Amino acid sequence: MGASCVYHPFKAAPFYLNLPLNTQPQKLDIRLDSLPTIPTYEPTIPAADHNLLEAVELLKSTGKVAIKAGGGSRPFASQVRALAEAAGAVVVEAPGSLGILPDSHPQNMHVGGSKGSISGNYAMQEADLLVAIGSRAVCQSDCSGMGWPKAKHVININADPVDVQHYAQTTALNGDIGEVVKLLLSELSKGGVSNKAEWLKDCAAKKGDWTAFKSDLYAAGAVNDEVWHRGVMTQPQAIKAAADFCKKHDAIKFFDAGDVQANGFQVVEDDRVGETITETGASYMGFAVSALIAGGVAEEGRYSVAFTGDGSFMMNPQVLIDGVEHGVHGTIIIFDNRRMAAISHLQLAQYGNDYRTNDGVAVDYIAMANAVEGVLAISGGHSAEDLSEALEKARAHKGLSVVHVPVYHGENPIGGMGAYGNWNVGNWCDDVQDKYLKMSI
Ligand SMILES: Cc1ncc(C[n+]2csc(CCOP(=O)(O)OP(=O)(O)O)c2C)c(N)n1
Repeated sequence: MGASCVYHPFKAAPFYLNLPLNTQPQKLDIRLDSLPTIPTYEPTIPAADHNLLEAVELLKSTGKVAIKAGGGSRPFASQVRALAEAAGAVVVEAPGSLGILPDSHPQNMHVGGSKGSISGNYAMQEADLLVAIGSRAVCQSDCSGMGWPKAKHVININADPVDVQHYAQTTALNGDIGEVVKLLLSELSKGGVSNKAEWLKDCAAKKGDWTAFKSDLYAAGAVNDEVWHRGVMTQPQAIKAAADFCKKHDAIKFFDAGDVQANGFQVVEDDRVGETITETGASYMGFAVSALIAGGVAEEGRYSVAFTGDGSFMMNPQVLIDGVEHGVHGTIIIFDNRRMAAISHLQLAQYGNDYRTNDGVAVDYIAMANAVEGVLAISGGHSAEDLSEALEKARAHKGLSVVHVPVYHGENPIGGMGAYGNWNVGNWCDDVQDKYLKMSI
């Protein structure tokens, strides 16, 4: 069961062997050679070509094609890129597939969905044909089923027989993404793909808008904050400076839950998959700092940086001890807005008021972390330059380090990267469900 779980061909997961206290000390009689070896699975493809040829016809004849590259597409970056280029499609990333195409590739529209980009959401709003690849279409990525209002048809490529049927009006290509895309490419190379220049031009213009929007936010400088009683960086500004530092040093970025996570995947500009890792299943608070431990446990761990909020950090401060114990070389950046801002923003958007998502208790995180032997904790200051300098010092410490950055919270829109679309949550449900009835897919 363990081998089938951790080596599962398309949904590998951790395996938990639960041993109750009374069974733990018992002797187990087992022949080691009777245990399974690492299972191997041959890639699968559809045995009939009916759906394949139907998909090829749709790709050739539809004007506005967008690929949604889900987390399952990560091992197939080159195939996704080749398909986009051959079919004249743009690619909308998911938070889990950042870097599937290099950030500056003209057909990479960046992330789509409620915490996405201007260009990613434009492509979703306008596409006639959705090509979902390795995607579960979870609510925030798909605006609760309304992310693709003009799409009349879906080509879905997925090894999972359930996920591949997620949408209505689907041509399902159930199998290994790499192998299925190869079959599509071979058919498309015979020619006959309609001209997509207009679509690509419009999408490129929106990507230009997104780039300009980001630059304005970063250039806006410090914003006065009620809690910090001074000008501090916004969270996007601080994340941008830290992400640039990670790019410079080829450090892995782990993102925790909340605004840190959402602003995080909106801000980062990855060129390869695996540069950013975030928990897109449950957005479990405390994930990022815990993930740092992997670098200590691995035989050849890489320097990694955990991006976390003050709320998420306090879910797992245990990492300060575990990190030292396991010899982690990594840095925790605490983006401290003295509240759980993601929830404050949701409350404000839904009810016009935030309620008990902050408190009046100041915490000196630098002193707290420095109290643990082996940890170096320093201030990240109040500008991108301060933060970059602090991060260099933190990295020079060959152990676990903590950089504390006060960040802005308030209603000034410069403080966040924006939200898009619809979400079937709280008192938005009726409205969202009414609109959902009008969707074709
Ligand atoms: C274990 C867990 N509990 C609750 C949530 C719901 N949740 C999502 S973000 C968030 C607040 C995060 O606050 P913080 O880490 O300070 O980041 P900020 O939003 O302020 O940037 C909460 C409570 C969650 N994702 N995980």
